[in-house]
Amino acid sequence: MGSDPPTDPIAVKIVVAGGFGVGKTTFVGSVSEIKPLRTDALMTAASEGVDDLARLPEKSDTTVAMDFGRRTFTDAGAVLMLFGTPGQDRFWFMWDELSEGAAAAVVLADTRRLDDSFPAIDYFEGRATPFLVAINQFPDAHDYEPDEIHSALELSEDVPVLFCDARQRPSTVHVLDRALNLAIAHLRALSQPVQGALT
Ligand SMILES: Nc1nc2c(ncn2[C@@H]2O[C@H](COP(=O)(O)OP(=O)(O)OP(=O)(O)O)[C@@H](O)[C@H]2O)c(=O)[nH]1
Ligand SMILES: [Mg+2]
Repeated sequence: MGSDPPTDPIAVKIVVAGGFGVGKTTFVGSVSEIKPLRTDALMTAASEGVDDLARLPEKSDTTVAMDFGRRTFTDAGAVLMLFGTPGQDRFWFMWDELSEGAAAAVVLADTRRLDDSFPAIDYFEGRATPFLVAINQFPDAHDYEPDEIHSALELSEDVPVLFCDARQRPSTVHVLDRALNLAIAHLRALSQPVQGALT
């Protein structure tokens, strides 16, 4: 008896969002299996007084349009198309385009500037796009329990909170794996085909 013919993996769109300088570009770059597309520009005088650089002494570039990367989850039969948003308020107009058709989102957060996560959280809540919160751990950040972050961000019960290091592939793959679970549940609820995915 022959086995089922191989099926092409399904494409799943995931948005990587969050406040300014939380590590979105770093995240997409570390998890992507292709050379990521970046649209970073050097921060110039235009950023002065606009961007909070006090906690980001090494930061010289900022995303002005989007990041793009890709990651295949062979066992799940899914190829994740990753769209990273710009973090600065003045590029918010890009978000609608980048989030169109997204099956799930990763909201990256920095506990030193947790308030900066609210716009992204509100945004995906408003669009009814499932999301998780991934705390990008910076060395001088306080160690919080996931429960503390969950309540500080006033998240609904079904929103997972994870910790990660945006520079480390195993860590970012783990976050994406969780996002894929959310995406598949969402697509199933919408009755879109998810053949082969997480079976
Ligand atoms: N220590 C540490 N530094 C990080 C980490 N992730 C990112 N960085 C640094 O933090 C800075 C911000 O990273 P980016 O990836 O550019 O952040 P972003 O969210 O894409 O920034 P915008 O596009 O400007 O909103 C860079 O200098 C990174 O090298 C991390 O996990 N730990
Ligand atoms: Mg960026």
